[in-house]
Amino acid sequence: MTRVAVIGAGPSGLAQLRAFQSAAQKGAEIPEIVCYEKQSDWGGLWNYTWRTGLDEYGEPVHGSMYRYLWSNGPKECLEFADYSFEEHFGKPIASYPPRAVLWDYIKGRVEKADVRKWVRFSTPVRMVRFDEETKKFTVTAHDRAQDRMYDEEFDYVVVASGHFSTPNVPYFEGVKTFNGRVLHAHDFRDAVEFKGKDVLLVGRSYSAEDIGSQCWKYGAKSVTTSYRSKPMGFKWPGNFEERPLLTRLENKTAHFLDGSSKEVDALILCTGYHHHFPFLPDELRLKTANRLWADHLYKGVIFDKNPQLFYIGMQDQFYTFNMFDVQAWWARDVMLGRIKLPPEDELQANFDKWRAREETLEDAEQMIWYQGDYVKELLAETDYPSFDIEGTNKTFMEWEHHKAENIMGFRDHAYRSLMTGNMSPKHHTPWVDALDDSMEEYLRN
Ligand code: FAD
Ligand code: NA7
Repeated sequence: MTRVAVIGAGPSGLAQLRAFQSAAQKGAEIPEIVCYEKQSDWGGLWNYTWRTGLDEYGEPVHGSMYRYLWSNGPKECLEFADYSFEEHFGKPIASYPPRAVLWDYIKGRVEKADVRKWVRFSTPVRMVRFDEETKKFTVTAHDRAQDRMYDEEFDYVVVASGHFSTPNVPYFEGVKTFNGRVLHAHDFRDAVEFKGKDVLLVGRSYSAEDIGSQCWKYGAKSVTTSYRSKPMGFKWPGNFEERPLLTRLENKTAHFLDGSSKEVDALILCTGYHHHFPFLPDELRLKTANRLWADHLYKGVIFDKNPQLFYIGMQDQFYTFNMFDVQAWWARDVMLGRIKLPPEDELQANFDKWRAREETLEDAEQMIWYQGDYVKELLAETDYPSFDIEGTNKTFMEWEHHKAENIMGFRDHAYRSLMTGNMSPKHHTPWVDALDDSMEEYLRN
């Protein structure tokens, strides 16, 4: 029997499980599936952990999510086409749910699909090898609960281990003797820690924007973000400012590229993440920057050096859950032999076409249409329920517009579901005043 290993039970890995289960439900014969998950529960980053550093078994903590995290984009743009928010919650809900609400939604679909039996929890994959003769993979996994390592053979491997977990930590002069707290966004957990403090963040992307906003919301005395390329340019509140790049630290003084300086209590490096696959040997390991068209992946999914190896969710992301779904459905259909891979020169030509267009992208709007077109290309080749990509792109545009209008208020807007056609209600409390991020509070009518 054909065997498939899925590494990771976050949104990408769960998309792969659901893809196979959905084919089985429609009567197809499917391979035997084993999903290895390092954490003790599923949901990937959405499964919040208070831990930082090493976990209970001494494994690097995967989680980069923090308390009070609310969706940074409209939920209407990430909704599963085969399982709407309304189906899960029994009613339409507001558009920017906190982490716990999204985690519940992710879990609901795979509980319904009854695929938990395929997952081996607390089991990190240690190594994957490919035998050129037998054309099989050997996966070495470590069952941490039993403290037992074992090998198993597979015909296909799907890597869905995420790429926002291993921090990129640049060095700044004087950081060794800085008299305040220094951390990377990966280890940020609770903004309340920074109440009454002057906080400095380095970076200009999602983490800097959102962790800065969190610190502001929960009472930081001031928030300063420092950019390398260009400012974020939002209309920040009075005690929130953007400065050019941090050049050095001296005791508690931060110096910036424009010659200015500021006293700060804490430094949060929101400087992004590395694609990191310590369980893959050189010949199978994806090496790419965080970009919309990742290196070495044909159709954004198949490893160019081995067509039995798939990577899900390795792109930089506007589209998330439903893009992972479409990728997983597509990978499934290749594994089931429903999609016959074109010859390599055609795959390469397809890669080159997407790469060339990626290199022309100038702003978020163009990037969203680009990623939408990519999702559309894969969608057309599978039986994943079709959905309105153009409408999704337009919702993203509204989101961008609402952020530009009011960065601390964009989450108070509501959008129409592209899956059900129903309008979402406005949330009962403005985001700036909503300090309780529990699911009960969010879903309260
Ligand atoms: P992950 O969620 O990272 O899951 C990967 C899984 O693989 C984990 O469970 C991990 O334990 C497991 N794993 C890793 N290594 C191994 C191993 N060796 N063996 C076995 N298992 C392993 N997206 C949105 O749509 N909206 C948001 O608001 C949003 N906010 C975000 C906020 C933060 C702070 C971050 C970091 C990301 C955010 N994202 C958001 C993007 C996020 O990448 C996706 O939503 C999604 O979690 C990606 O799913 P994934 O399955 O690819 O990766
Ligand atoms: P991103 O989106 O990869 O952004 C990384 C940021 O870090 C980006 O602004 C970079 O600046 C900045 N960076 C990287 N290295 C440096 C150095 N050496 N000096 C200064 N600035 C640097 O990561 P995020 O964590 O923000 O977002 C990741 C995911 O988390 C995202 O999908 C969200 O949904 C949540 P640049 O822009 O290149 O000037």
